[in-house]
Amino acid sequence: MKSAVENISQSTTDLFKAEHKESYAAWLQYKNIDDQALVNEYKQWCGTISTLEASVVIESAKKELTLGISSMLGIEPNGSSEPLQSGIVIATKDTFGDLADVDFDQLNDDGYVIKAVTAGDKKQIFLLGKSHSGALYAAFHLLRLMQNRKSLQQLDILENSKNQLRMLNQWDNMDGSIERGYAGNSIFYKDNQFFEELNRIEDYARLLSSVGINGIAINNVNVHKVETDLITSSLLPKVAEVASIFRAYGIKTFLSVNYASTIQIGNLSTADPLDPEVRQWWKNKAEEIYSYIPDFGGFLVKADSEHRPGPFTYGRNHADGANMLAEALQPFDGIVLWRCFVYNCLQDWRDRSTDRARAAYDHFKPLDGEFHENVILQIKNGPMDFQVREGVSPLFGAMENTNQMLEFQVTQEYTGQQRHLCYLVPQWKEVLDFDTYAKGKGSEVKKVVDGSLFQYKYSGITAVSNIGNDYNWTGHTLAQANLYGFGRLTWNPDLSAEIITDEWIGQTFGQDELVKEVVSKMLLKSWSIYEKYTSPLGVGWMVNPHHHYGPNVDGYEYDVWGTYHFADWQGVGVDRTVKTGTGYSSQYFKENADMYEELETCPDELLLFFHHVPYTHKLKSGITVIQHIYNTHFEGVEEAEGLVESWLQLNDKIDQERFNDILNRLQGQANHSKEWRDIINTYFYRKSGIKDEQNRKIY
Ligand code: GCV
Repeated sequence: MKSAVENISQSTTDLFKAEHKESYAAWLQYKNIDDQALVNEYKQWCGTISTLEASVVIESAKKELTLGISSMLGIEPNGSSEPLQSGIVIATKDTFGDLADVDFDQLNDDGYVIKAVTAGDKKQIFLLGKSHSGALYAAFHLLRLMQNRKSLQQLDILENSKNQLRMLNQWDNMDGSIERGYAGNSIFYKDNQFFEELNRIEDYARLLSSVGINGIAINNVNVHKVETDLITSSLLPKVAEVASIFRAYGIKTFLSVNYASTIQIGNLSTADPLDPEVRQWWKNKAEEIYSYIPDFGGFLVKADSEHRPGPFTYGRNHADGANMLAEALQPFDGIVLWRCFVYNCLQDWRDRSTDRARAAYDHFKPLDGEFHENVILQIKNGPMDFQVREGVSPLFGAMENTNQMLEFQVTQEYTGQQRHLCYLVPQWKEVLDFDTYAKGKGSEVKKVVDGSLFQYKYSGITAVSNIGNDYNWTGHTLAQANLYGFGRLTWNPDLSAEIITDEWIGQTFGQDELVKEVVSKMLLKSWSIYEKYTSPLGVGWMVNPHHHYGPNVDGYEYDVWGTYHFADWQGVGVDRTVKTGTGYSSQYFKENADMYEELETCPDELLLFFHHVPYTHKLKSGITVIQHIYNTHFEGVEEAEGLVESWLQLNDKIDQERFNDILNRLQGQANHSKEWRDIINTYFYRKSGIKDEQNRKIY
C-alpha cells in the first residue's frame, strides 16, 4: 500500500493540471485555435498520424502530437502504421531511407527533416529523424510552428543540433530540498526517498525534450550521505524507473557521485584513484549500474571543491581522479563530467597573490591531454560563480586535447532568485559569442563547446535547472523563459535572443500583438535592469552571505575580511592585471589578455573585475565611476518600476492566475530594487565622500 507521502506527487500533479492549467502547461499550452481558416488548413494535414516503426520515443512523439492536435484543432487524429493517406508520417532513416528525396547523410544523430508534400488531394507532412529522438524533435518542432500559427503548406526544414550534449543538472537532494532552488521542493524526492508516482517527471521530460535537452543528472553535485546510496542496489531500481521515463523522451540519465564512495559505501579505507582496489570497486560498480540502466549516461563529479572529497587528499591530480572513473565507465560507453569549479574557499582575500578567478585555469590547464577520451571537463561560464557580470572563463579554448563543456546556471542564484525578472538568454549569448582567439579570430566559445574547434569527441552545454514542485515549475512564471531559452540556445547557439523570446511568448501566452511586444521588451531588457541596481561594473557578489539574496556590499561569505572588491576611500575594483595585480588577465589568449590588461581597452562593464580604479576614473561614456554607480542605481529602480507598468497593460489579455503571479513578483522586485539602490549608493557615498551630481537623495 502506498503511503500518503508517496502519493503526493501524483495527486498534486493532477491538481495542478486541473487548477493551474496555464501555469503548469508552461510553453506546451496547445490552446484551442479560434481562427477557423487556419484550423481548416491544419486539419487537412493532421487527420492521421502514421508511425512506421515502434519505440518508446516514437510513441512519445505520437502521444504528444495527438495531445497537441486534439487540443488545438478539436479532432482526434487516427493512428496508422502505413504512410498511405493524408496526415503526419513519423519515421527514421531506417524505414524511410529510400522512400523520399531526403539526404539523411546531412543529418547528425539528433537531426531531422520536416517536409510537406502535396500529391493530388493527398497532403502529408513527413517528420523524419536520423534517429528516433530526431523524429521526436521534429514532432515538437511541428507543434511549435502550430502553436505559433505558422502555415504548414511549404514546410521544408532540415535541422541539426549544434551541440552533442544538451544537459541539465538538478541540484536536488533526497530530503526534497533543492540547493539554490527557488520554485519549491524537488519533483524527484521527498523524505530521503523517491516519490512513488513519477508522473510529474514525465511532464518535465516533455518540457525538456521539446527544446532538445538530451541528458539530465538527477541529483545535486554536492552528494551527501543519503545520495551516495543512489548507486547501490537499494536505490538503483528507482533510478532505473526514472531513467525509463526520461528515455522515452530521448533523455539520458546521469548521476552525481560522491568521489569518496569507496569509503562511504564500499568498505574501503581509501579513495585514492591509483589504488587497485579502489579502481576495481568502481569497475564493479559501473557494471552493476549498467545492469539496471543499460543506457546510463555516466557520472557528474564535484571534487576537491567547497569541502567535497577528491583526489588531492591522496596527492593525486584531477586527471587521475577522472580517469579512474572513466575507465570504469568506458566498457559501457559512459562518460565522466568532471567539474572545473575547483578553488580554495578558505583563501585569504587580503593576500593579493591568490585569486579565486585564477583557480580553474591554474588547476586544469597543465593537465591538458592527460584525460581519457570519455572525460569531459565541465566549466562554469565565468571564473567566479554565475555572477550578473563576470569575464568568460579563460579555460575555454585553452585545452586543445581535452573535451570541454560549458555550464550555465538557469536557476537564478545570484540573479534575483526567481523573485526578480532576469532573463538570461542575452547573457548566455554573450558568453557563447565570446571570441577566445584560441585558434585565431573566430574561435568563439560556441565553437569550442560544440566540439568543432578542436574536434572533441564529446562536448556540449549543461546548466543548473531552475525548476521545483511549484505549480508553475519556476516560481516566477516568466522564469519559464529561461528554461526554454536555455534549451533552444543549446540546440542552436546561433538563434537570436529575439527569435527565441518570440517563440516562447507565442507558445506561452498566445498571439496577441500587444502581449508579444510588451513581454518581449520586458524580457530582453531585464538582465540589464537587474545589473543596474545590483553590483556595478563586473565587481560581483555584494549579496547576503550563504543565501545570496539581497544586497550586502561586504557580504560574500568566503571573504570574512570584507576585502574582495578592495573598496576604500579612494577607489574600488580588483586588480587582475599582470603588471600590478593577480595576473589573471594573462590566462586569456593574447588579444583578450591585452584588451583586459589595459585600462584604455578594458570594456567598461568589466572594469572593476579587472582593475582597481579611483572613483573619479572616467568611463568611456565620459562619466566617472562613482557617478555611473549612482546613475545606474537610480535608473535601475525606475526601470524595475517600469516593468510593473508594462505588465499592467496586459491585464485583460492573460489569465488571472499568471497575470497576478507575475504582477506580484514584479512589484516585489520594484520594492527590493530600492533597497539595493540605497545600500549600494550609500556605501559608495560614505566610502568616497563624493556627492551625486544630480543631488538625488542618498540615504
Ligand atoms: C552546488 C556555488 C553555490 C553552491 C554550489 C556551488 C557549485 O558555490 O553557492 O551552492 O553547490 O556553486 O557549483 O558547486
